[in-house]
Amino acid sequence: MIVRRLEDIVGSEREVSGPTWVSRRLVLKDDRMGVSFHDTILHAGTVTEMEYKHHLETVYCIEGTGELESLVTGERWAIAPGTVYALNEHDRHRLHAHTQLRMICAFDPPLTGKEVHGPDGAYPADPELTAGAST
Ligand code: 9YT
Repeated sequence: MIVRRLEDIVGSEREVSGPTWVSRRLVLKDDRMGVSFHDTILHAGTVTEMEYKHHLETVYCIEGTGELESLVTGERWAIAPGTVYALNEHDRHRLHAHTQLRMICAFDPPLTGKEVHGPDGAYPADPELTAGAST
């Protein structure tokens, strides 16, 4: 069994930041759980554009208010504690943080730990999963 506390992750190499967010990566690929599991803060007043071309992500809001915008359909949804969204079609999207947002995120396949967004808003594919693939 694996048991960790957020306070053990904060300040460790499992805490990774981007320009608009900081992610505390509680469970990663090397834990062999099939997903990675993160407690992510998006800073108040920021907008983050993302497109996880190589991952499926499920996101559950536990703190703050904001708005989710699909860049595929133009739809917008209010985000508040208790709202979950699942990017089941690798949807390109923007997350507007009206206040600080705290989001619990699960990634399939799991992140290895160091990923930050590329210029296309994606995290790179895990090279171990793409080795030998033709594209
Ligand atoms: C909600 C959100 O920002 N998801 C992106 C994942 C997060 N930046 C992370 O854990 O790397």
